[in-house]
Amino acid sequence: MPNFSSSRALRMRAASPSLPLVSLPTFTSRDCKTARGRKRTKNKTYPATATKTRIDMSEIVPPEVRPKPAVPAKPSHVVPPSSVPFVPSPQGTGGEGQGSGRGSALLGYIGIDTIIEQMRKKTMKTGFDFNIMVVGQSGLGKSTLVNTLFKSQVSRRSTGWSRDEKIPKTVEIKSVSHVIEEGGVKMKLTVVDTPGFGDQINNENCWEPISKYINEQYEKFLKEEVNIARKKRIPDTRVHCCLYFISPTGHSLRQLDVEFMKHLSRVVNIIPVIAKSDTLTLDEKIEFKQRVRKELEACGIECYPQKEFDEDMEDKSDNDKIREAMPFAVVGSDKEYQVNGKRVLGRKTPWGVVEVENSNHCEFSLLRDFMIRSHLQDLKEVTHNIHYETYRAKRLNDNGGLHPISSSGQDTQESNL
Ligand SMILES: Nc1nc2c(ncn2[C@@H]2O[C@H](COP(=O)(O)OP(=O)(O)O)[C@@H](O)[C@H]2O)c(=O)[nH]1
Ligand SMILES: [Mg+2]
Repeated sequence: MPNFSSSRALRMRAASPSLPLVSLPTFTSRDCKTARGRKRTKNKTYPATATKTRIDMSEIVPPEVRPKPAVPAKPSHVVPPSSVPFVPSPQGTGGEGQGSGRGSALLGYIGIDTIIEQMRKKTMKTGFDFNIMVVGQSGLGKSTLVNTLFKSQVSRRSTGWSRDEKIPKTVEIKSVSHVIEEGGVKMKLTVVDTPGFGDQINNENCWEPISKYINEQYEKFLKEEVNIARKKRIPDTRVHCCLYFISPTGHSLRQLDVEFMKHLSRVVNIIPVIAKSDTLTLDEKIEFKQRVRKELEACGIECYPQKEFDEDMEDKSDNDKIREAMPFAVVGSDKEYQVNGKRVLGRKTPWGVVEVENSNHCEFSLLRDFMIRSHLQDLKEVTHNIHYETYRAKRLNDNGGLHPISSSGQDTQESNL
């Protein structure tokens, strides 16, 4: 089983146990230069003198020699968030006063590292949004899985196959929001359900209403962003993650699956999962996963995490493990059973209990660790820096420049993307 524990967010957490595994909104995408934001920083212009003018060295005025600041001792009430003890650098090392651009040695504690604690406090106050969409035929266990992931009834589950509720004639989009709090951190979770998807006799183009919804959320965000009097914090309804449920047929992807992922993988982060994997034998599961991966590759479909957005070699190696393990074969349940004296979430079968969180039984915990514990922030960043940015650039280009869009009466306006 692949081990994702070395991925970025987990490493951050290891270095700073008090840091929540959540977005730090003020620093996510607009301010921080992350590799995901490379696109945005590429066009940065530098002063002409830096590149074109030949500088006469004799004209350079030596930097004013400033008195060394009195370095206060590290205040006793400030505890560095890292467990690594603070070691002041020896005086005079590290190119002091040379402005060399190298990391300069500090003569005493400044308190830069408290930024993590400050960000943590802000995040605790403001909370953050996370929007997840579930797509797949009725009865594949979408609602059950989302409830299992968030350990609560965040998505309405159908009561079984013989439910009274009629399958809608077209794809509907229904979203439900909940605020979940853990360790003092509030997350506004919105689950966007798509009942009716793949349930018709003719499922041609049933990805369209979903694509339209996703783009509408980008449009909403864009309108808020370009408003002259814009909100301090723009409500984020953009879909950060789309869980696509593949039917556990054991054969191959259906035309519908391919069509959906082909059209949507460019606009949203898709994470494909094999639904109800307890209905497949171990061999069937392994073979099916391999076949799905091959088919996705053959169709040129790039699911999340996309290779082209790996930041560095470390990121690549972590993400390669995830890509090799995809699509996760999951099992969802809200029932607990007693196994070896412990209460565990599981599904009872004639052969015993399939334990949802046991990675020898299914890949639910791999999916959860990847989606929530290591990549949640990245899902939000890729949504903002890549998918939304692509939409925004195209939309503003089509609009002939960055004109403020009046918010009045435009809510129903459809995007032409
Ligand atoms: N065997 C099996 N059944 C499941 C699993 N997840 C959900 N179910 C059952 O499948 C039925 C439909 O589940 P639901 O979550 O409402 O499916 P949805 O229509 O895709 O949202 C329910 O009876 C669930 O108990 C699973 O992983 N394995
Ligand atoms: Mg459902």
